Amino acid sequence: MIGGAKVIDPKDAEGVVYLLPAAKSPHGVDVSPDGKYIIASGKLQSVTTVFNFEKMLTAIQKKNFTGNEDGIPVLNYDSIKDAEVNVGLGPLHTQFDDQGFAYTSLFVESAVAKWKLGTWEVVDKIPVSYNIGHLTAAEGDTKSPDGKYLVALNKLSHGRHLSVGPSQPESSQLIDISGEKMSLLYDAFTEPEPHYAQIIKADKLKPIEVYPKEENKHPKAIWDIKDAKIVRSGKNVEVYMVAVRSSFEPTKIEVNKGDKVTIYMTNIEQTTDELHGFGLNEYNINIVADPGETKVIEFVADKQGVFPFYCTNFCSALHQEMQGYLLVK
Ligand SMILES: [Cu+2]
Repeated sequence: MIGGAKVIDPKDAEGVVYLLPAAKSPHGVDVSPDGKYIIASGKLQSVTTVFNFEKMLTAIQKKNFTGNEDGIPVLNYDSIKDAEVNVGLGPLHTQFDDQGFAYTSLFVESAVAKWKLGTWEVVDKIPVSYNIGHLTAAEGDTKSPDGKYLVALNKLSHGRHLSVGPSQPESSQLIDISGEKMSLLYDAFTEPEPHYAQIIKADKLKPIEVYPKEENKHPKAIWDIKDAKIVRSGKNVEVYMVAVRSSFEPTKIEVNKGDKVTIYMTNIEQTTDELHGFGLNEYNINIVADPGETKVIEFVADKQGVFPFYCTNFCSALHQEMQGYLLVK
């Protein structure tokens, strides 16, 4: 047990885990779309190693090990390796297209290398700005990569954008991989230290438009302004609240200092993207409810005074008027 979770130590479960020797400072371990190869790259090398899954199974069967680490067998490197590909300096991660090519990011060299599975030949290279870490090809982690686009996720931008001070934005670069040669299409900002990302076809996304009213089973949800109410029981105050363009109901909540306040706020909108927020600065509260959603806000009214609450998500021309007051006596 570790921190309350059941854990199996692989050294106690023989035959479950085997180690394969990889380059120093290993990063990506990527499986080719056909499942035949495992490509392991290390930042401090100039080659990436292609391991053959069939050979790994054979080595396991024949117990072709070179030792063990903490009781876990280490497979014989030479017996499971198919190739060391001369991709360039500092290989990290590898992605795939639909034509049997692999694309490896090169951190030290600041480039992407394109190479052929099977012949292990590097056929093209494109410079990126700068210090690429991860990269993602369209559906490049699946059994059927799309093969048209690749995004380089770079740790630095190095002058690709207008300078606005000592701290510069990180950059991502969209690369066309549909032809023989890779070509840069577009530069965009990205988050600091961009990590794993996936590109999937847009038609695979089937998002809901709103949370349907009939599926909202929250026991404290209300759907009509007429049902808005404040229920007191000793020091507990329950507020059944509606948020709809462009007001809250109730708009005035009166409590005594020390009361425990629970607000059940239902956004009764059934229109896509009509979100409402609830901000109460002095109590450090800021939540947002999607259309059809009920959110619960809980706090102890330990500060005396009159405090405005307001919608924090632009909703209409009267958004600024969507507000009310908490009075703590
Ligand atoms: Cu609003």
